[in-house]
Amino acid sequence: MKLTGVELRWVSMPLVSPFRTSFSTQTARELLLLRVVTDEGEGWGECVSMTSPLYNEEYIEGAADVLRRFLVPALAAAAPFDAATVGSALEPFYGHRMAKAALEMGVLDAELRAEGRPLSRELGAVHDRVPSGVSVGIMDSVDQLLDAVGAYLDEGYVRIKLKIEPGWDVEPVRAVRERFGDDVLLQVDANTAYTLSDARQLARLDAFDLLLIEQPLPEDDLFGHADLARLITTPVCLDESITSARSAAAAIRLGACSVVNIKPGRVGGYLEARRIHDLCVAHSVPVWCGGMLETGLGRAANLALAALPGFVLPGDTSASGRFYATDITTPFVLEDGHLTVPTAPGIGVDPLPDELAAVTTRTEWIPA
Ligand code: OSB
Ligand code: MG
Repeated sequence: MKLTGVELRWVSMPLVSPFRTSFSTQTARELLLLRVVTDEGEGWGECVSMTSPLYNEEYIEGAADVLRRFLVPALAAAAPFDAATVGSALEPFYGHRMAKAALEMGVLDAELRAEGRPLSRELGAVHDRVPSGVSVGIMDSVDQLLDAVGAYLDEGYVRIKLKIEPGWDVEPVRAVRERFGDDVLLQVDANTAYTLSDARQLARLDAFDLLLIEQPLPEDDLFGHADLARLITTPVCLDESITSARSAAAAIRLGACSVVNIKPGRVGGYLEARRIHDLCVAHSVPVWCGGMLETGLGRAANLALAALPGFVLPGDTSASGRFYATDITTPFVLEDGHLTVPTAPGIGVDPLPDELAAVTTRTEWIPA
């Protein structure tokens, strides 16, 4: 196919409640959507970078800049291309994986829509619905946390992930275990808030039968994670550190993790995400699908990925209502703790024009 151009859409969506992690407190989700226009039709991409470079080095205005200045022109020059060749067309440019992932997602959606094929089939999905976990932010008090967790369990979420940081770790985990029992699937996510010298404190979490601890140490500290994995019994899972299939292979080889969180944006797209899945399956490393407060567009595509056979742990594939009172697509709702994988061509969902217009703050057309 050939590129006609890409429309960038800045959207701002209020969150149903503030979402606090070890690196920020969010009250609204600002993000960039891409409407990728080709000679064979259009597709939607969602760029999951945040306003500020606090989760990783990427941020919205950086993504917009690299797209208009380098990525869109390079893709236009690569014509004829298809979704499978977007990666190599953009490969000369260092980093900016979330921006690249959004562009590839838009091309993939356009291509699959033109062919009448769903993304789930393209990726190799084997399930028609996937279990839903929920990521629970840091709260002002343990009582507030217990109320929030109780409400999510009542809704049917099958796995709880608690955000932790120094000063908010053992106590909230103990409280959740004591209140809701040992059968709840429970894990924690530190978003790099600790160092190896905290190993003793983190080992106190061993008593609570957690599924895993996600990214306790800095992104570039694979050796630290390998050392930590020998000092604690809770399985170590990496999120921020896994930026490609190559970094995943290195992490596995070093013993830096025994579980992998796959986020398509963080690794440069759904096709690289599938390669990481395949690598992990070959190494018997369980994977699960992470989230970045996606709109219904990114959520739809994540569900297609999460339906692959190696996704043996519930992901942060929660319902639209976890974050948004109004989504820009028909909302994803929990049914018996699961979400249904879309089956329509491409990512399988479309933005609702009125809802999209209501949250769009700016648009820009980048011609090919
Ligand atoms: O570390 O998984 C993370 C949200 C934003 C940035 C990083 C993370 C998260 C989440 C929630 O934990 C993910 C979601 O449910 O979309
Ligand atoms: Mg994480």
